[in-house]
Amino acid sequence: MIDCYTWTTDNGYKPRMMLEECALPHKIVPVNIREKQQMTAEFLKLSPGHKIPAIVDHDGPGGATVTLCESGAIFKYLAEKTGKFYPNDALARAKVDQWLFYGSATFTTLSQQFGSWVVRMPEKVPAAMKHYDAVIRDMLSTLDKHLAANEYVAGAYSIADMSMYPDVHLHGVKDIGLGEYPNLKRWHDAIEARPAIQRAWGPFPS
Ligand SMILES: N[C@@H](CCC(=O)N[C@@H](CS)C(=O)NCC(=O)O)C(=O)O
Repeated sequence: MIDCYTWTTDNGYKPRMMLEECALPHKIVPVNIREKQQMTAEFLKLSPGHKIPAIVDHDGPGGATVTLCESGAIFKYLAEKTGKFYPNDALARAKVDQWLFYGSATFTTLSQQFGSWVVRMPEKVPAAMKHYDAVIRDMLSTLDKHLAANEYVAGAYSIADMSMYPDVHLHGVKDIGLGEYPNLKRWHDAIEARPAIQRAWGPFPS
């Protein structure tokens, strides 16, 4: 059984997507970051930087209990645990890593700034709004061009695709619209249609 400490944010959906795709038994532990539940002493033991998501795998290698934070590390851990959505071939794996790290370090991080400055901030700061609007459109365009010649970002559907889906869904589709990015829309819609993804984006189980 894996405990998944999470909330309804871009990074929060990532481990849920992978757990559902791999059909791994898991329990959702909501951590309401709006109410600062990520600052409790108990949660800080799992995630010293007070960020969701985190997991506790009670059936880790050799029966060990494994605690892990950082969505990219969680993706790789679950992929290696199950042998799913991560190729065995070293070169193919390096390409998945490239896009996984782009997703975790660049795409989500900068999309979050778009969310903060353009969508949510009550105080409007025109220079920041202009900057992050241009940044996210540039990233959507980068993905769109790449996906013109590739069905998924790195070979078969993988953890790299899962790492970028949440911000394409939340900001690309809902805030900007994918009309100018037809290849990205095709990619998004194919992932959105997957039953595991539908489950992962559903309400927390009660
Ligand atoms: N690099 C981290 C980022 C995680 C992150 O940004 N988490 C946000 C929610 S999406 C959070 O927990 N924020 C609360 C805080 O910083 O106190 C990852 O990929 O897991």
